[in-house]
Amino acid sequence: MQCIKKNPFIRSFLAILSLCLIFTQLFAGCSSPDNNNTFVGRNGKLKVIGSQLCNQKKEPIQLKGMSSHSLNLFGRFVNTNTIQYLRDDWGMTLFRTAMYTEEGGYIKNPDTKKKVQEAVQAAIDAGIYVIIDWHILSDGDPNIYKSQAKEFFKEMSTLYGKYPNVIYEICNEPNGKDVTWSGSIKPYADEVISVIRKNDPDNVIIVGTDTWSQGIDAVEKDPLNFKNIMYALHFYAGTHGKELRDRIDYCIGKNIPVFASEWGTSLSNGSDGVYPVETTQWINFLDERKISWANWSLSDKAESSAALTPSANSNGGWTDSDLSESGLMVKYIMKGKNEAPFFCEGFESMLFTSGGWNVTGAMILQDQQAPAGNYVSILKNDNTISKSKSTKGYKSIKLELAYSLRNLKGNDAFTIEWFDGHTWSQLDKISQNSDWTVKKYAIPEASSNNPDFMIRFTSSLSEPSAKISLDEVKLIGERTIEN
Ligand code: DCB
Repeated sequence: MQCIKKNPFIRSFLAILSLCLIFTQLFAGCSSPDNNNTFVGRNGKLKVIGSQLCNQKKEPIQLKGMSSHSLNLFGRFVNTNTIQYLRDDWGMTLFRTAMYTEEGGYIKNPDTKKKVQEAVQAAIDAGIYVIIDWHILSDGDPNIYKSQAKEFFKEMSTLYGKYPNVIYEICNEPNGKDVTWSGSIKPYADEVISVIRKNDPDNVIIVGTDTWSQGIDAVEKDPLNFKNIMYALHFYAGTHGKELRDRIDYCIGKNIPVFASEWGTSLSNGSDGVYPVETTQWINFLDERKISWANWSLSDKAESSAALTPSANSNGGWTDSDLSESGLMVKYIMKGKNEAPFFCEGFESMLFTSGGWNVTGAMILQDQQAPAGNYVSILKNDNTISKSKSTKGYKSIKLELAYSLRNLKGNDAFTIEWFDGHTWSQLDKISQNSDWTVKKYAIPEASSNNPDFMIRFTSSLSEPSAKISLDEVKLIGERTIEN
């Protein structure tokens, strides 16, 4: 030992070795939880080049995600479990935390901020991007709560400015006839962006535009003078169409970067949807231009834009029957699947009416063996359940269902039929008893794009003990914009 310490050659060797060790440690410490295994790990810091959002390698990138509904009303769906679940099962790469300012939001309940922080941390841990949305709405002029916005974004950018995951949306939807781009929104944005840029020199900032974030064209004559700025274009497929899409193309032509940070499958009131054809038109348009988006909304509110139904638990792991028609559509759009269920009934609401069924005699009961969830539909003798479901926007229609047949004999049967608007046709007539079985039927072409399409299940049974159970009824199709 003595001789080693004295030998200058060995001493310098040891010194270099320990320096090397320290450096390796240092660099290991520098790498964030984002590594190459996560979406943000691979794409890193975003930058806006021309009108296009790009990753750290300057390659165009399109983010796709869900927006929360109001955090103080539907915060139960915003947590680490749901965010990881949506990432893994839906392929979600972006989450938007809609923090309302009014309507019981941040201004009266500043604690709502904690939900934002929970979501941002969850997104960082999950390696996806996250939008911190200052959700003005009934307060149409962003200047009303400008000082609170500056204070809020100062804190958020201090906390999260160093993470490439974070995107700021500084005013959801300015609205009102006096709330113009140059008169109100841009002056507000100049102040709030200056606050953010002190702590966060380069993460993307989305700025709302006039008329509920539809007025992107007003930016042309008076753009903001910061880098990595994008302008919000919000649309609702049932209300907004080609005119707004043409406006986007006009803006892209003028190098105005557009982010669809909120859109819905419904009307602009968040309800009275879903509009499958119009949604597919919009989605094709956004895909062709690699425009990033977040769908409204991850909630179980009784309105058609809400993605979830009340059977959805607060921790993800949702089956297709926990999703609304909008949720089903958005899930499979996000997954990049063209063929997808557009109706899925698991009878978990315990009400035939919530699935829009017409019923004679059938019941909904608990079944321990149910293939999914706890409830199934039961048909005794001479019962019928039927449902009208427009297939507009879908072709190559298939019906999938799970059934079990018990104590049938002789001519007893379970009949499955479909309706093309004029006549009923039989898909199957089953007489053989069976435990839970899943079957899928391709329905003839006349079922495609058909507003009068119906399905019907009928039981014809001779013994009181005979019983047909039905669950997980799915209509599957390929999205289409053909007529
Ligand atoms: C936006 C808002 C969003 C709103 C949806 C759907 O508003 F950013 O907060 O969400 O679009 O309307 C709805 C919820 C309802 C809730 C209501 C009020 O879905 O459950 O009751 O907010 O908090 C828009 C978008 C576009 C237009 C109008 C509104 N437009 N708006 O084009 O006229 O008035 O809310």
